[in-house]
Amino acid sequence: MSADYEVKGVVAVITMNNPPVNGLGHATRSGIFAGVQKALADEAVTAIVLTGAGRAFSGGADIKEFNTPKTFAEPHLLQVIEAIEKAAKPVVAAVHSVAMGGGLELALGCHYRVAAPGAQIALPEVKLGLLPGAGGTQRLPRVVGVETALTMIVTGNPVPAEKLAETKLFDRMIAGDLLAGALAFAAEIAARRPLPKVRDVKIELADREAFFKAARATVGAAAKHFPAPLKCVDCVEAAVTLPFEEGMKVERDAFLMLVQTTESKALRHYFFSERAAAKIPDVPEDTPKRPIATAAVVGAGTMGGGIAMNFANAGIPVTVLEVNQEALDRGLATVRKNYENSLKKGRLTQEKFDQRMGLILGTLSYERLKDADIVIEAVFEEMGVKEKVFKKLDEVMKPGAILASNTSTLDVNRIAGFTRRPEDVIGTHFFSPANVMRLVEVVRGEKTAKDVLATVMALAKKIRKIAVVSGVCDGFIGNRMIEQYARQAGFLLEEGCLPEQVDRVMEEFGFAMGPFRMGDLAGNDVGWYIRKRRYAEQPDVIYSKTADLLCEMGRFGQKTGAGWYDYKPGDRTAYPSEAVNTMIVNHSREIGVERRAVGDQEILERLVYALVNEAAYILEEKIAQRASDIDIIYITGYGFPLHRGGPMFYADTVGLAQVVAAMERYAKGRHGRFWKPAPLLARLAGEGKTFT
Ligand code: T1G
Repeated sequence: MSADYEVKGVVAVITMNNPPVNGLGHATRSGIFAGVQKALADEAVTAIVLTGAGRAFSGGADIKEFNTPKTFAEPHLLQVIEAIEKAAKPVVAAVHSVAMGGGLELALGCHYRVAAPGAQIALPEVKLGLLPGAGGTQRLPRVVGVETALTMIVTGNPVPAEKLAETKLFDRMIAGDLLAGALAFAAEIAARRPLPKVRDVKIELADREAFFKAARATVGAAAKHFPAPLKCVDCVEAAVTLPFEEGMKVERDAFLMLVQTTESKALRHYFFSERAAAKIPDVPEDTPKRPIATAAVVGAGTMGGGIAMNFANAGIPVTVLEVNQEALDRGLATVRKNYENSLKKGRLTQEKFDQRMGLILGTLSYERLKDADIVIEAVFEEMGVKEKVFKKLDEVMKPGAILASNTSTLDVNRIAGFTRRPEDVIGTHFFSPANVMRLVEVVRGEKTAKDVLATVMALAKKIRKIAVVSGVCDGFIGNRMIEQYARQAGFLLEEGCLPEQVDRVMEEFGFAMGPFRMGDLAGNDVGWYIRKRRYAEQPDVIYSKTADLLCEMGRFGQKTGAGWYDYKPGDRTAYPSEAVNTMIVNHSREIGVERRAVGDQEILERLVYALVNEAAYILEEKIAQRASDIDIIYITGYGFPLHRGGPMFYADTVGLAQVVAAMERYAKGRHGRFWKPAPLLARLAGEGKTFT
């Protein structure tokens, strides 16, 4: 049973013991339930203390059990909480570290609650597309007040226990030995009757109609694509307006509806995928890591400056090198401006501003980098430039320093070959802006040492990034896939679409920006440069020429005031451009393509399935470790809508057989060769299987 039972004096102690976070799986629920029955049957026992072993009181229901019969295997959580609440002897929850979701609901079913300061208290179910399904929406408002409870439930964010110490949620805060304090408290209240039940606490709320009307307006605006937040409001309102049992039924019905939604399954997929990405099968968790006390960055451009900020934000001193004083000053000025913006917005205190700026030093001398534990090259994306930098770093850097490249597509094995220490070389592909975007593709070279890989993965976590391991290929994972997405978008323009139709379809699907607005934001010249390199390397490569013609018109995007769209000074709105649309129509005629009306579904399928098919090749080539890694990359690095779960999860929800069938239709069309299903995709589709 995943709960230990021990009687200390006249108090029974039930300790949940289901590492790592005392998830309330069936075994744990059974252990608690049995422990309560045992304590009630033992005449010598006058009170019960419920607590958790290890690093959590409880992290809540076992998310892995959802949508499986185990979730409802008796005793299910509601039955356990009911048994506690109805117990004839007082049950005291001794909360520490983490009490989240069902873990907090369990504590709310107890008659008393004591807590250690610092314990993180949360009902985070909304982050999984759910809502508290074991009474949390009905009990929490009764002990912390409606407004605080609604905020906690709709945001899912944790609150330190001490901030709730004055509410009815906690009867006592216990610093020091929590169990000893809980036992003493239990002895104090053992004889008290009637036993207090949260369900019996009356809720007061002035002007509740206006309150919930305002709540719905606020929550509804932020909850685009997700049904759970507004359902949370419904349940809290039920707690205020209905008798407890009726409110519980409203909650139950809402939970059972939400747990079946694709949005919730996508969010739960993301939750586990984010954690799986940190795992490297042949590099165990306990691989020794090299100490990273100081860092260096070569290049103070947009990327280099942003990368340096990540280290400063984590308290790691970082030296930034540039080729001349003017470039260095410009780079550091940009860093300062970024921090000043955060300061102005109240996101940064003056003290933090000063500390972080103090951790970033500029230099023009490679000598000043030599003692850094890691150096990240962020110079121009051209192999010749990388070669010069890495040869110099190889001369200068101390033995054991990690040499990382921020290259977004180039061959990390070749870069490693410029040094005498290829085992210390790795790719760390940050996404722009590097101080904001959470994703880093960690590119593992053939010779990259395991401890270097383990060190960089741990460093990524320290600087609050989501690291995903990629093998070496042109474009790694994300950029290799985006090339197919952009290719189809270009073909669609030639065949009958205009930028605004394609962008609308993709933004309705959930992308923050369609491909053309995104190009105008990122700079159309970025792709232009890569295509020109490809034309030189692979003469038979095919792209739509429209993107090249656009750049030849000098329309690089917002930075030139014109791109696929027209822009007005100081206005980031993308206005359809007559000049560009005329260019596109003329180009179709020049290449002899008769323009046709292209349906929205075809646009969506051709862009998304192009991603999926390339991803299948990437998986087959073992460039990506697992399909869920690709979902993490696309959601965190390329704006794939979270409620769709990422390209691989989305393809699974469509059904791989349907995906392949659509591809077979497009294979009969123009440039059909791009629609040959990757063998892995074809196999999974044929076997009725899924990627994730
Ligand atoms: N269920 C299953 N596995 C879980 C889990 C959970 N609730 N929480 C964590 N894990 C796994 C996680 O996948 C990882 O596994 C390991 O534990 C360590 O997690 C009825 C319906 C608690 C703050 O949403 O926020 O209760 O990768 O790396 O950084 O109303 O885990 O080692 O194999 O995150 O110390 C509501 C989710 C559930 C809390 C600890 N509860 N968990 O953070 O460790 S729904 C949550 C977290 C519910 C009821 C409803 C965090 C944490 P692996 P970790 P951490």
